[in-house]
Amino acid sequence: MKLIGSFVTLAAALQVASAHYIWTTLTGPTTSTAAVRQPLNNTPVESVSSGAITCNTSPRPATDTVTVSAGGTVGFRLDNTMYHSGPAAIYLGQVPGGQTAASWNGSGANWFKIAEWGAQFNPFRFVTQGQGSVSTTIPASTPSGEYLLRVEQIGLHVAGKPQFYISCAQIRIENGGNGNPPKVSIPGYLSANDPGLTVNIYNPVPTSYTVPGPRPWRG
Ligand SMILES: *[C@@H]1O[C@H](CO)[C@@H](O)[C@H](O)[C@H]1NC(C)=O
Ligand SMILES: [Cu+2]
Repeated sequence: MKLIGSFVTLAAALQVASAHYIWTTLTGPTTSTAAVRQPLNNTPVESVSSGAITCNTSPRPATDTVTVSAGGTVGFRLDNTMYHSGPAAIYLGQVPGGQTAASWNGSGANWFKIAEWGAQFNPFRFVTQGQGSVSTTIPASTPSGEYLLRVEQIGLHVAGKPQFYISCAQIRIENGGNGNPPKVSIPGYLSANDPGLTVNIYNPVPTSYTVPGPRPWRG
């Protein structure tokens, strides 16, 4: 009995140690796992300056590029729930001339944020806490063309060691407009000293919170 008890305890501890999560699925008018560059495993990225911060560590190539309309809904589903407390965001990366969503590695100042989810207060909690998906609309004036759609959720449960859960999906935007969003590069978009990354979310309990990165562009 005692032996079984410690077995169960050990199994539970191992599960917690490995129980991170992966954004596996693009959602919207089309649900697709084939358009997502699937991360090798669920280990989070921890360095904001590493190449892995763009689309995760050596993701498998995606085999599809999904067409969506400007103004339409897109999102991502997780293989779990966001049980690690922290903010989330969705970025669009405009594929440079001469490349496709399938060929582009995400380099250069081509990225803009289109949605973010921060915190609420009294009591303090992150608004996506415990949810398994996020979605938003593509700003109607986004230019047509191929893009990487990037989701990021940042676990802040270990103070001073933010964990980035990231995936990129390959999309093609149709019926777009003439918008010209300010763009950033990823890496480069965040400093490791960003107060939204270095904050201790337990002590003292925050009374304000700004999601790291640029403010969302809504067209
Ligand atoms: C990404 O692609 C560009 C050229 O398109 C290249 O200069 C750069 O080295 C690549 N970066 C990585 C990390 O492979
Ligand atoms: Cu985890």
